[in-house]
Amino acid sequence: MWSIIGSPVRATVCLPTYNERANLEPMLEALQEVLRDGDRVLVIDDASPDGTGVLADELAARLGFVDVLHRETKEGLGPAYLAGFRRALADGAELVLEMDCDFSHDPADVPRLIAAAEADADVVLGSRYVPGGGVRNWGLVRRAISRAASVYTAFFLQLGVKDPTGGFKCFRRRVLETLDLDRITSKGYAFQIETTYLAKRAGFRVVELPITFADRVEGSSKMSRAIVLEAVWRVPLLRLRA
Ligand SMILES: Nc1nc2c(ncn2[C@@H]2O[C@H](COP(=O)(O)OP(=O)(O)OP(=O)(O)O)[C@@H](O)[C@H]2O)c(=O)[nH]1
Ligand SMILES: [Mg+2]
Repeated sequence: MWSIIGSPVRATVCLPTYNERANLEPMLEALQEVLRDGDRVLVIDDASPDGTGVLADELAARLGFVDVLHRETKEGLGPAYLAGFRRALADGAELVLEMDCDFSHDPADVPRLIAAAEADADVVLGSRYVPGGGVRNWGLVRRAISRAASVYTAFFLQLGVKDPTGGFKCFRRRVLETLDLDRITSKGYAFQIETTYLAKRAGFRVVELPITFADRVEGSSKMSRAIVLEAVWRVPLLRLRA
């Protein structure tokens, strides 16, 4: 898909950060290698106590393709992404990506996600559970929680998606413009399920691409019991939503 002025459509990678000081610079450098002219990265930092936001500003001043959105409080991934989506749309992005800043998602996969969205998908999901995908270095408990979440979601929502909780995604602009972002209230894994569910229900084409997910090496996980429990009660309720 090409714009009328002949350059590829613009993609913005939304990169939420909370205490990712060790990962941010290598991640931005890796993304610089794979992004095209005009593509941008939007770092969304929730006042990380380790100074990730300050570092992000320094890196943005040096790297022309980086913008930073500072938020005052940590409210979870969902609100951070929604703020990022709004900014990316306002800045004219045609494709909006979600990606973790801990190298669990391989920056080298970004062009494949973009290409699938430019071909014929409205939403592209990086998927661990389609043929060719997988998980590296994850313990049994994390594997079991992730698999159980997929089965649970399939039972209640029949999404037809193998990996509904993944956070490596690409949306076409029109999807985010169609969904009522103000009504999306999930904070954690449920956010990923909710956005994909609403996109499917609105008739958009959702495609899964195989990815290998690797456990983080630097920094610490923000995964919590509350995030899992939120998904447990929210998923059945999605069905009831008008
Ligand atoms: N801005 C912002 N970023 C967050 C928040 N929570 C997590 N993140 C970032 O979102 C990404 C994913 O969070 P992780 O802590 O890696 O959580 P996870 O990937 O679900 O869990 P692990 O697999 O255990 O790493 C990382 O880049 C985090 O820094 C938040 O509340 N606000
Ligand atoms: Mg992670």
